[in-house]
Amino acid sequence: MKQLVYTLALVLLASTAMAQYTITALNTQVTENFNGFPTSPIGGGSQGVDPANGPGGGLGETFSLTALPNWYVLRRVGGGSGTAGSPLFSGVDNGTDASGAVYNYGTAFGTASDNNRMIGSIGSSSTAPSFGTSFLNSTGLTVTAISVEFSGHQWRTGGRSDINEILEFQHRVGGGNDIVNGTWVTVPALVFNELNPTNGTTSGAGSNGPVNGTDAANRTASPISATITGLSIPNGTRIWFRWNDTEDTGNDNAFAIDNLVVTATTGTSTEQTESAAVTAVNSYPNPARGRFTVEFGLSRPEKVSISLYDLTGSERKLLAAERTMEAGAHQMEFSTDQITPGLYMVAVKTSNGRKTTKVVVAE
Ligand SMILES: [Ca+2]
Ligand SMILES: [Ca+2]
Ligand SMILES: [Ca+2]
Ligand SMILES: [Ca+2]
Repeated sequence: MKQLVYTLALVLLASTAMAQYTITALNTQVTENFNGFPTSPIGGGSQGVDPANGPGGGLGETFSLTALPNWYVLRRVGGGSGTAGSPLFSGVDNGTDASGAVYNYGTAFGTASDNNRMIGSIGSSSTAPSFGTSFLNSTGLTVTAISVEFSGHQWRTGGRSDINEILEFQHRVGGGNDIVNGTWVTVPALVFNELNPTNGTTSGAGSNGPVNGTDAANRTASPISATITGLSIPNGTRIWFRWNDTEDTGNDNAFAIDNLVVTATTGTSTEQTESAAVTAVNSYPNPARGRFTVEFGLSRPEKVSISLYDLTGSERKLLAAERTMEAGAHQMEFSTDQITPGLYMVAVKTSNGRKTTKVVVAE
């Protein structure tokens, strides 16, 4: 029993260190409510551990709160005393802190619903922060669309009635263990717009200050949601999301997100993808009696296998097991013994897809 407990502890440690969410199947929700964040102390927090550089330095640091190590924070833009990419404070807050940073937001410790936590940020003249995370595609498919949903909350209202502040949403497919490098694509439908943009005055005097982000007036009435289409996330690759806050003139809003729901909605099988390496496939004679030849071209050396499929798409017979073949023209001959007469598809399969042709096996 002691051994089992010890083993479980090791497994938990290992899964924590993986620092990512995993999408295991289409139409299966991956959720995060951030309630694993601690509730106190307000103002508490520390620098995270940079995956490359260790504690306290570098770009795209892991979030400081070990309860959620798969969240990353970043000082995306600096200014004044802050340098872009330099370490970013990340701590517990209830909206009282106006310093540019990423925060674990919720009501003050000991008050109602203080265990309902969320992740958020505020921009300042020294800091435009970002926070984000990643999702590993382990569906076995190339994922082509993902729906994203989250609630939006404000923990401070800005003072400027003439500025509509936003929290921007972006994604990146693949790349390294960070939220800074590579090409990020903005999704306009997932931008969180300030809830009461005309609060305050054009000079910024007046109504800036902390508000309770769990109150109806300070959260989105319904989730912010959209389906990101046109993706191509190979199996074993991560998609990264980041939320970008911006320094705006005057006192800034504090934005937060909660109840994140991520669902891969469509994907394609590598089996159904047209192989770019196979230039042509032909089978003769057609109909085939006794024997038939499959000829095909390869534009580059490839691991190739050849299978026979029925018209429902089920594999009926492996004709040639996988082996590495040179670029150029190839011919392989097969027997029709033990193949029930009928119409089939012959598929020449490579690492990135396949190409098919029809063959009729006659009596
Ligand atoms: Ca929550
Ligand atoms: Ca405003
Ligand atoms: Ca702002
Ligand atoms: Ca500002």
